[in-house]
Parts: sequence; structure tokens; C-alpha cells
Amino acid sequence: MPWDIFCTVIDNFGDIGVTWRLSRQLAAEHGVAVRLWVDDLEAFRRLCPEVDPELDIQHLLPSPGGRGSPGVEVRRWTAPLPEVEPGALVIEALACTLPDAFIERMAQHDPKPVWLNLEYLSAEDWVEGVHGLPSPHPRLPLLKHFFMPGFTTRTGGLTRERGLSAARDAFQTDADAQAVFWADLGLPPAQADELRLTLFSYENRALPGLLTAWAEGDRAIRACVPEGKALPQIAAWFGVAAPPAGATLHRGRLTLHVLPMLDLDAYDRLLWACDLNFVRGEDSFLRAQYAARPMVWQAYPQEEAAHLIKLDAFLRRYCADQADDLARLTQDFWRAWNREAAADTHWTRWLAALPRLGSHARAWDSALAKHTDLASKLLIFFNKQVGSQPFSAIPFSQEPPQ
Ligand code: TRH
Repeated sequence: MPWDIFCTVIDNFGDIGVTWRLSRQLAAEHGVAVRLWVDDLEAFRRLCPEVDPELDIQHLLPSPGGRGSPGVEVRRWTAPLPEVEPGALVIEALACTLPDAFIERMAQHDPKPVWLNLEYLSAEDWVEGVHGLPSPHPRLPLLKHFFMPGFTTRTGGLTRERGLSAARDAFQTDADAQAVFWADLGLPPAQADELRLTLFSYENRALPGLLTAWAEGDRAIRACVPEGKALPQIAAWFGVAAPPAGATLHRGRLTLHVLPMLDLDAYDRLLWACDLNFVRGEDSFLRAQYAARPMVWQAYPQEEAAHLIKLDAFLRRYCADQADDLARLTQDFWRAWNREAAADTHWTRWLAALPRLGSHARAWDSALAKHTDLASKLLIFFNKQVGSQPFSAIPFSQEPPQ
């Protein structure tokens, strides 16, 4: 029996990034046949070029490490949904809503599928209390459970592939592999004394000030900016029309490259190859933590500044083991960036602290790597619910101890 994962693409890439990453890991590492329902295949193709947006049904093989895997069946989420038999486990991901007819079929099915509401990632304390709670359907004999990703052992954990640390470390210590990676993007290899960073953010009123600090600073900065939300502001600051992917802009000590959207794995390598990563939302935020390099997070802006609460909840955990001055600096810079106010005033101190921030980033990632990952926790939850022999065709993944 397959597992069904449902994803609606709201206005960005996080929803499909999170669900595609999870789907391919379940298939590759646990032998689960995943059926991934997506309402916007064009958006999906941006981060997975193998996707053909014309097809209602297609099969993608998770690679690497997908030997013997059933792969992922990608289905266009149409209305009405084709009349398929529900899978053994159904995931309603990131606040999407299942079609009523599909829920009716779940209720009629024997045995009933395990039904999960996979929520957004948050470091807030209440997440532990909600993780695993059942929510009975108001009319039908069905239970839905909350599955909360999170940073502590009493949550659903974080998506993290087997072997990630080893692959990253190998790449970060291989100057040739990095040079090939940069050449493929049309960029020179890392230069001595240059700071190379990625900038993946939403529109941000603090951005022009930061660009000015970079252009007028002592250190050469090479910024890699993916196509998208921040580009109009950047173009305005350079006084040019919106630059296409492949464009390079110069001002003072700043060289800025506009990059095309990379696939998920290449984006990981981009984060691994840079000295500092500005990230946003949910999935790039997590991947930057796994890059084990200094980072700056812009939380997805929400009404009534709810994102600032999320930001502070994460900062409390992230900064807990930092020396006081480093914790204060991290809080000051990230809060200014998220309040869109004068982040540039912290830049010089930030730059000077980069080596210490890097050591902390590495320690933080090592601590995360010790937790059971989200896909493994899903399997544990599923097996507990069905009360059967372990479902996994391939043993649960465990990162080797760091
Ligand atoms: O795109 P986002 O802003 O997504 C957001 C958040 O997920 C938010 O929680 C959600 O509510 C909102 O969308 C609708 O940022 P995020 O989460 O980092 O997702 C970006 C995805 O794109 C991530 O999976 C990484 C991927 N990516 C690539 O694969 N290649 C690239 O070149 C880049 C820049 C990103």
C-alpha cells in the first residue's frame, strides 16, 4: 500500500520543497511507495527539473541512494481528484485541505488509513504538547493526528537524509569539487580574502543598507542571489532593470551574481560552498543549519508579526550555547533583519565574529544530527498506529555519531 502525501503550493517553494524532500527520502531510505499529490507542477519543476508539468501521473526515482526504491509517483492534484484507493498513511502537509470525497473514501476503507496533519516547523515550546494529539473528524469515524516537526526529541523531528553530514564534509574539504561546482554556475573558484555568501530572502527594507555596507566595506564580497523576490530591490539599488539569471553586477567591493533556481541537491551544495548563508521560510532555513556555516534567517512574514515570535523561539534554542557576546550579536542582527530595520549597523561586528559563528554553526549541526529524523519518526508512529510488524522495507536511517 502506498503512502499519500498532499501538497498545495501557496506562493513560494517551501511547501513543495518540504514534501518532495520527505517523499524521496521515504522512498529511498525506507522503501515506502509514495504517491505525492501536487497542485502546481510548474513550481515543482523549478526545484526538480525531471518533473514534466504536462503529465497527470509520473514516476520519479529518488537519487542518490535510491537503489531498489519504489520511487515516488507524482500525481497532479486535480478537482475532482481521481477515484483512487487511499494509501495506508495519508499526510495532509502544511495546512492543505484534503478533498471531501477522498476523506469519505478514507472513512469507508478497511483498515482506515493513518491520517496525519504535518505542520509547519517551529521552535516554539507548545509544539511538544501538540505533537501526536488526535483530532476526531466531526462526522466520520476517522482520527487525524498532528505531526509537528521540531528541534526537540518530543516533537516529530526534522527531515534529514542518511549520510548528509558525510556528503557535506566531503564536499567542504574538496577544493576541486567546489571549483567544478562554481564553474558549472559560471563563477570562479573561491578567492583568498573574499567572503562568498548566498542571499535568499523576501523583500526586505533592510536590504539596501546591507548592500551599501557590503559595497563600502573592507572585504571583497561575492553574493549569490537566486532569481525571485529580492531582485527588484537589488536592481533598484544598482540602478538597473531587473537582471536575468546569469547576470553579474558590481559596485564597490560587492560583486553580485544572479543565479537560476537550482535543484534541491545543487542548492544544498551552494549552501555548503559559501561562508555565510541568508535563508528564509522553512526548508532553506533548515538546510542552512545543515551546511554548518554561519547563517541569517528571515522568517516567513506573517500577520500581526507572528513570525517574530517564531524567530525568538528559534533564537532561544540556537543561541543557548553561545557566549554572551555572540548570542547578543546573533539576536541583534537577526532581529534587525526580520524587523527590516538597520541590519547594516551590525555588519562589521558580524563579519569580525564569523570564525566563532562558524564553530557554533558546526556544533549546532552536530547536535541536530544526533536526533531521530522526521521520516524515521513517521515510520515509528505509523507502526505504532497499525500495531503491526515494522513496515519498513529498509532499516530506519541513523546518522553515524559525529
Ligand atoms: O520559498 P519559501 O519562502 O517558502 C515559504 C515557507 O516554506 C513558508 O513556511 C510557507 O508558508 C511559504 O513558503 C508559502 O522558503 P523555503 O521554505 O526556504 O523554501 C524554498 C525551497 O526552494 C527550499 O526547498 C529550497 C528550494 N530551493 C531550491 O531548490 N533551489 C534554489 O535555488 C533555491 C533558492 C531554493
